[in-house]
Amino acid sequence: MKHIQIERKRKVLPTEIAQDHLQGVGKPVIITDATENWPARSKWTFEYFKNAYGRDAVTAWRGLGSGTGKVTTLSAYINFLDTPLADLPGIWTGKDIGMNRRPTQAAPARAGSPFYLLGWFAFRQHPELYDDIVPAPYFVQDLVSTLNPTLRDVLDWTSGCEYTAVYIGPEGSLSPLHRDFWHTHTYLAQIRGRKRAILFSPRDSAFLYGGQVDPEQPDFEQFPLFDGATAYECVIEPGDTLLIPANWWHYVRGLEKSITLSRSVLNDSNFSQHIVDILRNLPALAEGIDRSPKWRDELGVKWRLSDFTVKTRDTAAFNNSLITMGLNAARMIQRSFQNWQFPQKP
Ligand SMILES: O=C(O)CCC(=O)C(=O)O
Ligand SMILES: [Fe+2]
Repeated sequence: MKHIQIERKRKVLPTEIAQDHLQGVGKPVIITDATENWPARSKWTFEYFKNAYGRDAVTAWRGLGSGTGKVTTLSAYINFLDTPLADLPGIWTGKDIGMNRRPTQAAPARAGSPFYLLGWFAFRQHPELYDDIVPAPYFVQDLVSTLNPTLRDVLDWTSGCEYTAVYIGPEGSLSPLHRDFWHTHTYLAQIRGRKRAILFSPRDSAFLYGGQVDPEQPDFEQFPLFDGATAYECVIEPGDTLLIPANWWHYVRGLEKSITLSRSVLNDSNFSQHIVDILRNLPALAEGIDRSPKWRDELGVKWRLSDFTVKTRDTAAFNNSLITMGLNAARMIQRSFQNWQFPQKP
């Protein structure tokens, strides 16, 4: 199996990054000077979060994508970071939790995956945190910043993911091998602690068994094809920003207790594919808008889900209503991008 060190770059131009790292299948890169002027770099400490937001209810998961987690408080979670083998106080939650409020037998905690704080939803509750970062960093064109905030909320809800998130984890925190939602690129800006990241090109998908293989301790007997894959590796340190191009597989292990800012990136290279993903998820999107009077009001949406119920056997009328719904969604998205401007190099 081949191993490649991920390149490290500084003082780059968005056009360079687009061409060398996002075009086509893309190639991961670490930008080492992207967060130098972020207040978060000095302000965001474990103590600071505990003091400022300790009472927040949060969900810590047994690794990214795991079905078992615990609802606790941010303060209890931060106390737990220094003793990740101890029990985390809180209430079990998730799809793999049985009636007795304990993890079911079918879902043993993934070995070596301590509780990882992936469910704080910090920016939703505390929008002032945006003042501590530069969400559209200088090295990449970023259209997410130009999305109307309501639309961003709707898309967050529909995808079940967050465009901007803070992850806090103990030593050993794990995001098992996966790909991000809806063809977004992602950057991981490391604020505290180090993490090891192992990435694989979408071209190597056939070797990865749908992400079941563990790149740190591969079982070649069970997953023989994995030997054909090329691992792109790095350790991200505080101050490093790892850019993961759309569709790249990634596996991230915390080497120390850490704070990471994760941000999804949309731009010319993946925008059209992202819209297709939105349209593919139109029923969930429509359901979310239908349920929320606030969103309907803020987006000026007049339709209700019931408008799309087939009341006749007239297929043409039904198809027309679907097309109208698709067009409206596309127009709404297009409108929110109209004020987009290229970010300035600091
Ligand atoms: O820092 C990590 O654990 C990885 C997070 C991740 O994969 C993501 O934000 O998509
Ligand atoms: Fe990810």
